[in-house]
Amino acid sequence: MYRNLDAYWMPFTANRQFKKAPRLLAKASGMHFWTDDGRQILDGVAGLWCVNAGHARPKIVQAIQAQAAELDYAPPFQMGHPKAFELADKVAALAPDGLNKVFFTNSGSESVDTALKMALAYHRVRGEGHRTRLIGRERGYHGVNFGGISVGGMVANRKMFGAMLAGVDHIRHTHDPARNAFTQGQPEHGAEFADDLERLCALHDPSTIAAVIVEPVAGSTGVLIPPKGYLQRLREICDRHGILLIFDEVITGFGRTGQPFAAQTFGVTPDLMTVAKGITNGCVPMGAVLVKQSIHDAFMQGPEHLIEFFHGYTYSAHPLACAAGLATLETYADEGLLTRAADLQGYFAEAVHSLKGLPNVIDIRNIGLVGGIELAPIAGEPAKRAFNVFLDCYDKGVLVRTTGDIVALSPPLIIEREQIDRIVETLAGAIRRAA
Ligand code: PXG
Ligand code: PLP
Repeated sequence: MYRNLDAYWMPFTANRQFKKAPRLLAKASGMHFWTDDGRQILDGVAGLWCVNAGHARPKIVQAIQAQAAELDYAPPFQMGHPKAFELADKVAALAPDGLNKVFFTNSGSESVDTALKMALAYHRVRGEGHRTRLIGRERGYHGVNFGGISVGGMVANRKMFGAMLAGVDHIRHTHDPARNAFTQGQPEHGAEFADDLERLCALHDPSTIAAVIVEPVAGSTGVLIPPKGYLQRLREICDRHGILLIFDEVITGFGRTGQPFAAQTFGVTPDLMTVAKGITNGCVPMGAVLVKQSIHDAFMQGPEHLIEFFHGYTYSAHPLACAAGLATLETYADEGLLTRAADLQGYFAEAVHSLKGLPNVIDIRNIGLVGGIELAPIAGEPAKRAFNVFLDCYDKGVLVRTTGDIVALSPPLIIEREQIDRIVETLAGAIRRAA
């Protein structure tokens, strides 16, 4: 095993702590990782919310291998390859009605910046170029590129990076533990938080606002479930004022909430939707923006030999990613994985909520196969208690994820009931020991 850890500056990692006590993964299959010293680790977070069908699935592995030998790369600008069109068709077929155009990127961050640019350009091509404002939400996570951190609302991801995009504002977050703590599924209280968008419309005038972007379920900030009626109300306000609604489904897409997309789980259709992660089961980097026909069509004007949208990536619709994506969607379909979270969510909810009453557990939230367990911080040492829980679980053979003092669970959708029990029992022990 390679042992010089010096050169690699690790992303979103406590580098000094890691390099003193490295956690190296060497192999993965199904629900498990194996460490470099051969320990089996049960994956409670689908890698990083992405390996929805579990690891090293044969169809996907073979598709990537065959594609590498057949067509390793094809330029995506002014050229194409068949699997890109096939994957776009299949993704559009899963999406909510009306979202039938697909623009490929390589990550969630790129999807977000692409969607924001599309929104601005869409208004401009229709003669509403005065709609330049982008609205995000407090505690939102939309990746790490400049557009995404500008509309994002996680303070640590923003504060070091200057003024970011101009003309951005934020609606308030939906977290309301005083009324909603320990709710199973969607909270009863808080639909009215959507009215904060009316406040920004009054302040800026709606004619200046291009788009609002939210995660239907806020993941990275620690699993915040939308209150009942909240997303519907956001949709209504956007419609009233000609504002585009963007759902960032990078985590919620591809079955996490019990339907292919959270838009379907909650019955609210956005105008644009960003996805990544589960589109290829995490095997090859890929993201996409799904767009309504009418938005796409607004661009299709002027001389036909001219480019309609000046945007794209060297690796947009990369052949390996498209092959992985097609095999991933087949695997999801073969095994009914895109609705499996709906079958398991009752069991999962009971298991996760059984942690109520353990020391320092101050809230538990869940939907589909996502859970968030919020811990009271150690006085003066924010994030330390949850980090200790993470290390303890890893030591006991279970991978969980933490953000601040919140533990997040988002296991592969192939998980079995005993494995849910094992994750929750391990977590319970770690939470007790972290008291
Ligand atoms: N939007 C959302 C809603 C996400 O959850 C991104 C955009 C960015 O995707 P890329 O592929 O550029 O990472 C994400 C990614 C965490 C965690 O700590 C979550 C994400 C990424 C890394 C860590 O929970 N989500
Ligand atoms: N920087 C330079 C100098 C480039 O030439 C390119 C692409 O051609 C990029 C950045 C963007 O790279 P990508 O298309 O992989 O996002």
